[in-house]
Parts: sequence; C-alpha cells; structure tokens
Amino acid sequence: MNKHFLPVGAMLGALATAAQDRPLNIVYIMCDDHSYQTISAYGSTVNHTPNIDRLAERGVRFTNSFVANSLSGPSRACMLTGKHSHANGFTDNTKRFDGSQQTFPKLLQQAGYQTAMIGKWHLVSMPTGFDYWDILTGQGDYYNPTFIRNGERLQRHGYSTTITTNLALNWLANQRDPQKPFCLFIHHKAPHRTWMPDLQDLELFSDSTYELPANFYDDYAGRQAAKEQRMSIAKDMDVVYDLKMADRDSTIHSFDTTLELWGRAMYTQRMDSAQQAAWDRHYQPIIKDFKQRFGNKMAAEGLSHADSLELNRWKYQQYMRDYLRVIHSVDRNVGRVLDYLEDNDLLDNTLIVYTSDQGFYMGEHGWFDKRFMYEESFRTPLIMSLPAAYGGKTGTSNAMVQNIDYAPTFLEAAGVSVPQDIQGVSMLSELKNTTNSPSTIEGVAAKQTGAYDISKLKDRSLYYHYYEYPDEHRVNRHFGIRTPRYSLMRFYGDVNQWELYDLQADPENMHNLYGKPGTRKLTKKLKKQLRQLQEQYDDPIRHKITD
Ligand code: SGN
Ligand code: CA
Repeated sequence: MNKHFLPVGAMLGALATAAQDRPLNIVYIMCDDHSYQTISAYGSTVNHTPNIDRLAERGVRFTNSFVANSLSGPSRACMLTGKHSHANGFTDNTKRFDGSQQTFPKLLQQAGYQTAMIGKWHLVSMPTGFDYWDILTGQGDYYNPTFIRNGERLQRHGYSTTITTNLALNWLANQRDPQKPFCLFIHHKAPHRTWMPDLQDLELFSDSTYELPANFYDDYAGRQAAKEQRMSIAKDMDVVYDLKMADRDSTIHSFDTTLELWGRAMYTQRMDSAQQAAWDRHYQPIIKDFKQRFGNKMAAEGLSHADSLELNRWKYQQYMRDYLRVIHSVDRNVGRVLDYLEDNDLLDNTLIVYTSDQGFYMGEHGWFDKRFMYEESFRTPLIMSLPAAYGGKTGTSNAMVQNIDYAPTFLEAAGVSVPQDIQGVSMLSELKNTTNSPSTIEGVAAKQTGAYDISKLKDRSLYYHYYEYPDEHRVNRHFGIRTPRYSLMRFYGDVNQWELYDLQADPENMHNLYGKPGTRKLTKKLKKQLRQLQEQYDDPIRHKITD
C-alpha cells in the first residue's frame, strides 16, 4: 500500500483492526445557510433532523464551530485553502476564485485520492483539483437546475437537493475507481433563500406556529452597523419574492418592485406543468387567505400599526415553515447517503462531515441572512464522524474551531502532510480517542507563533473578517476576535465602531460593552490579541485600521 494512504489512526495503532488497512475516504456534506438552530442534535426546538442526528451519534458534534467570513463564496474558499479570505483572495461574493492556488482536494489528488465535487460551488471560476465535478450554476435553482458537468452545461429535471444526492450516489456506485480512496463533496444549494421546498414536503408544518425569538424586536441600541443592515424580516423580506405570494392577478405588492418581479417569474416560469400544479395547490389557498387578511396594500406603511405587527408575525411563520420544509428534504437526503455508505460497506472507512457554509438568522434580531460576527451567523453546525477503526470517538467537542481548519483536518486524516502555509490547524485530535497524533500535529505546532497552544484548542482565539459592503444587505465591513468568552469587533468603512460582548452574560449580542466602565483592561488585552492574530495571519488591514 502507498504510505500516503496510511491513516494516522492506523499509525497510532490504538485500535488495531483489519479496517485500518483500508485507506480512509472522506464524504463532505455541506449545506448553504443551514442554521444550527434547526438541527435537533444541536437542540432545535422547532424541528427534527433524524438523519443528521444519526451522524452526530456516530461522531463528534462541535459546539464551538465558527466560520472565518460569514458568506458563501468566501467560506468555500477558506475551506478549500485552509486560509483566511485575504490570503486566498476571495473576500466577497463578487470575486473570482484563483483556482491555480493550493487547495486540499489538489493535495489529496496528488496523494492518489479520487476527488469529486457535486452541487453548489459558487466560486465563479471552474473547479480545479477534482477528477469529477458537476456543479450548479451560480447560486443554483431549486427546481430543474442547470449544472455544469466537467465543463458541459446541462439542465436536470427535479428538485435540487435530491438531484445533487442522486449524482453523488451515482458517482459512488458507478463512476469512481473502487481501488482508490476518495474525497466526495456533496454541497447542497439548500436551504438558501428563497427556501423553496420539495413538492413532497409542502404540506409539512402547515399547522405549526413558531414563537418569535425574544430579540425579534431588537432596537439595535449601541450597535450602529446592526441598525443599518437590510436583512430585516419586517422591512426587507419580500412577501412575493421570499414568501411566494405570487398571485396571478398581481395585486399583492411589496416594498421591492424588482424582487416582486423576480419572484413572479420564479414561481410561475421555472417549473413544468405538473410541478407548477402541485406548487399552486399548496400556495394558492395561502395567497387567497393572505389577500383576505392584508388586502393588497402590502407596503408596511400602508397598514395600520396593528396590521403591520400582524404582517410581521405572518411573515415569520411563513419563513419558518418554508425553511423547515427545505431542511426536511436536506435531512432525508443525508439519510440516503448514510444508508448508501452503510449498505456498501463504506461506513467503516469513511470520514463523514456535515456542515454549512455559515450560520443563519431564524428571526434573531428580527433578521434572516448572515454576515455579522454575531453568534448566529458566525457559528456554523459541524459534525464529523471518524470511524472507530481509525480511532474515532463519539460525543461533543467544545474546541474553538473554524472552517480554515477543515483542510488540515482532512489532510491529516488522509495521512497527507499539511503544508506550512495553511493557516488553519487540524482538529483530528478532537475526533479521536487518543489525545495526540504525533505525525502532523508537530508540523502544525511548529508554525504557530504562540498565540495559543495547539494542545488546547478549547482556549484558542479565532479571527474573523467580513468584507461585502454595501452589497445587498448593507452589513458594514468588520473584523474581530472571538475568545471562548468574549468577542471584540471593529466595524469600519461607513460605520466606524468597536463592539465588545461578554458572551457568557450576553450570548445574543444585545449589549455592546465597548467603552463601558470596568472594561478598559479587558479591551486592551483583547485588542492586543486581535493584533497578534492579524500579524500571525498577515492580514493587511492591520496597516490601515490601527486604532
Ligand atoms: C443572494 C441572496 C442574498 C444573500 C446572498 C449571499 N439574494 O444574493 O440574500 O445574502 O445571496 O448568500 S437572492 O435574492 O439572490 O436570494 S450566500 O450564502 O450565497 O453567500
Ligand atoms: Ca451561504
């Protein structure tokens, strides 16, 4: 056997079994915009995700998992490269990924792995480092989406999450070389806006009502950037575009004419006649009811205060129902992948990962979308299941981890050495019963500059930098540091403001403590650590924003 394929677990020999002689495969499932609040393994109070939970039972669920830049393209670039946005060049969704740079799929490929990427890619340039790729164009469509398969465009009939899974299972069954280890990306477009459910899930949750988060009516006191965003359910979520009230006589209007037009096109032109009929069977009665309740004056300013409040509550319920229906389909399809692996004797030699490209607001602060370094969008769900034969354990990990850590983790798990310029650190030790894995941890530790001790991922501080402004949701640029207890953020550009949170007392980021009595010493310490991280990661912003 090629020595590259010897998994580290096998080298440690802690749990010697025949399975160790098999190289470790990687199945990396990632959704777009899946909030940890809607996964039952993460304590969801609104839905059940039995299949994602099944994976959590087999592996490790990370309770302190974060992203480096809470937006799709940037997150994906961070994951592929193991580097922060300024280092990989893809700082916001208007960029084009430089596919000539080092990525972990390329390194795996060089080590003899077979690599495949299926689903949402969102990096503008075509994938590199994959033997097979079959990607959705741009954000991808929910119904009858267009894919680009190794350079060839083709439209497929059906629902995106199911098609993506079908393609992945087909690749596993028929297209790969069974003699080689593989790394398969299954990257769903769901549950991204506009949360279009699969036809078979349309009637779920119709009778459910959801409690508004306690801070739904946040007034953003002390937080200027939060005040200026445009991602509010009340003000920015469009009833036609987002909530599908595309009435045929076009009497329902919302505040955004462009979105309204897009919505009308999306809900009447994309589906075939059978899909459209099923869709209409569900939404037309809701549209009728909506008209009776709110008339055709949908702009909030046309409604009385009481009606506006009622409309907000109605919007929240619709948003939740559609979002959770989409999650139901994601979960079902995760189950299909787990079943396949089990039925085909692959469960015992495959590292399986479930994550999202970032977290998402389910009405907290009154919002949908992401971007902020506030908890709901800075965090992302992360479950990794390493088979027992490779030393894998089950349970939870409270290590402070970030999506730049995935690349070194996968490389180390595959027994491929981690290049020095990768900024993330391997979290493999968190997946195993053994506390240390000598081979590559040494290499990673060697490049640390003393900002934290590698053996103490729990105490680590994370760096964040978000850039996309003023696009779409007007979230000001910011960078910051997150320690296990505090977060310190620096907004810059139009809003220039520091924000400081004690997350132990204020996990919802409601009280900006910056400049408050008694915080001077703490602030000074955090600013120093933040500077150290900027130095360590070599973020050029440190030369521009110096206060
Ligand atoms: C689209 C969405 C936005 C969303 C961005 C980024 N608008 O532009 O609401 O913030 O994507 O999302 S939409 O009308 O096109 O749905 S990301 O996750 O892909 O980065
Ligand atoms: Ca996303």
